[in-house]
Amino acid sequence: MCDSCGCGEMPDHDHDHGHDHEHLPDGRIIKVQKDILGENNLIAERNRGFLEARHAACLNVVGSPGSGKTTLLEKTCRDLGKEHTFYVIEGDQQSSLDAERIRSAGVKAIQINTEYGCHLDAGMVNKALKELEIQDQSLTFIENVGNLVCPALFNLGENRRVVVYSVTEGNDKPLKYPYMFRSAHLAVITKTDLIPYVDFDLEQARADIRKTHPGITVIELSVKSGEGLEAWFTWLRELRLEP
Ligand SMILES: Nc1nc2c(ncn2[C@@H]2O[C@H](COP(=O)(O)OP(=O)(O)OP(=O)(O)O)[C@@H](O)[C@H]2O)c(=O)[nH]1
Ligand SMILES: [Mg+2]
Repeated sequence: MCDSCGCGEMPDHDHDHGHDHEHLPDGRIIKVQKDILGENNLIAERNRGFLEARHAACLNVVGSPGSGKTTLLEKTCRDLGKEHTFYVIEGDQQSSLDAERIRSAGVKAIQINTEYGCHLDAGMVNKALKELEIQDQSLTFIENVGNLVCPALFNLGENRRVVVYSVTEGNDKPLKYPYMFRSAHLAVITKTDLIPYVDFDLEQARADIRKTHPGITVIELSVKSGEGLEAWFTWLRELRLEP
């Protein structure tokens, strides 16, 4: 995890970062990680309370860069935007490209730039939730920084975590990055329209996701063709706020 070694503050480093931290005293990395996650969890609980007070739901959408997170959220905002009040918090290292895409789909969005950071934390989300002035009974999507590693560790106070996994990433991701799949409530396999053109075994993907996280719900869809989208919309409509 980058914050356990201070990668998030790279500009202040006066040494090459390609090392394994053996020079740190025993236990120091673990202690820092514990402190960061402990503080994060406290703020995540505040976020949870903030949302609960408004009977509002929040989904943390995670996955590799380019897996199709924004495309899925754009489509959801366009197709269900009249039915539900949505908000989107976008996390990227730089730019406001994703927030602009969401705004074009008619939904209020805030862009967070993490610069050298590789994930959103609960404090960033806390500020964004307040800035959005979310309405009662609304649904806020948080699109996390594209990354299959660090976002798995950071509770943002969300009700559910959704991992978006595209067929172009190859079959090995659930077994190589199990924490992300294990921490998610729903796995969305995207870009299924591309299956004829890539080496991707859908059966194997389902089996590996379930091996990593038995009982997880898996939805397969293509935003491009529209196939499978209704299952995602149904999952959203049936979302209940209790844990
Ligand atoms: N063929 C196909 N392409 C898709 C689909 N969904 C997304 N894409 C394309 O995949 C690319 C990446 O999509 P994004 O939605 O920007 O991916 P992202 O996960 O938000 O990426 P980051 O924000 O950088 O992590 C874009 O060129 C999309 O048009 C799909 O269902 N089928
Ligand atoms: Mg995106």
